[in-house]
Amino acid sequence: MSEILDVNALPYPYRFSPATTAIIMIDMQRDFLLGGGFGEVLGNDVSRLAPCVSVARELLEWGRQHGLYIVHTKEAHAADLSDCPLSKLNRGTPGMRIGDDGPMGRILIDGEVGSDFVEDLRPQEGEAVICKPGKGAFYATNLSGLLEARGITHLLFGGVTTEVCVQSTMREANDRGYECLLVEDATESYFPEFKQSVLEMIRAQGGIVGWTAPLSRLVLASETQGRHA
Ligand code: TIU
Repeated sequence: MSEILDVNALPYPYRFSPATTAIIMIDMQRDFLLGGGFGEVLGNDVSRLAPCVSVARELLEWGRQHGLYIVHTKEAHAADLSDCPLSKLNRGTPGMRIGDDGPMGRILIDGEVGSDFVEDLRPQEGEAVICKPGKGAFYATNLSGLLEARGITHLLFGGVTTEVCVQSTMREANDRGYECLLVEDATESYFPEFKQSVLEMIRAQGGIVGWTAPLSRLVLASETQGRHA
């Protein structure tokens, strides 16, 4: 017997069981959210991402309460850059590229201060951490294996940025057969119009990539339902 919940989502209700659902929290790292990191050296106003941090934290707390499997990803490379695709390595202004020195250590390098998670979103014991060299979290990682080992069929997404690593990962997941929902207020972009477009394109054409809903709809579903199948 497992609990089944129906979320009032777009483009139509999203049905899932917490027992077979994971939260994939994408790249909530200092490098994207704080000044002096990769996001800022790319020319972005990183303060735009701040509002999603508290919602992402609430999403994780809700997931922990309901027994969802939790995966945190970080976009971070080996110190010798051997895992960094040339397409990433060669982009950007020389001196401000991946692997270069910045105020929070070498930019986007695993183990540096900037590559770590922001304080409010630290993984807890038992939660998975995936270090990924690509924008999508399935590329060159063991994410598929972790999910398959637990019988996960449904994925709830939060994190940054909406149109880069979140969207890439959600599309990879959709192609692998996962039923995906993006938690609208637990994700953010440096570009508000890109975020809005991603939300709309995900749920267009009958949910071509998946569903979207704000966190409040997930919370409401778990407070008012709890049928068993
Ligand atoms: N630049 C940008 O918007 N994002 C990234 O480079 N990585 C992630 O989205 N994590």
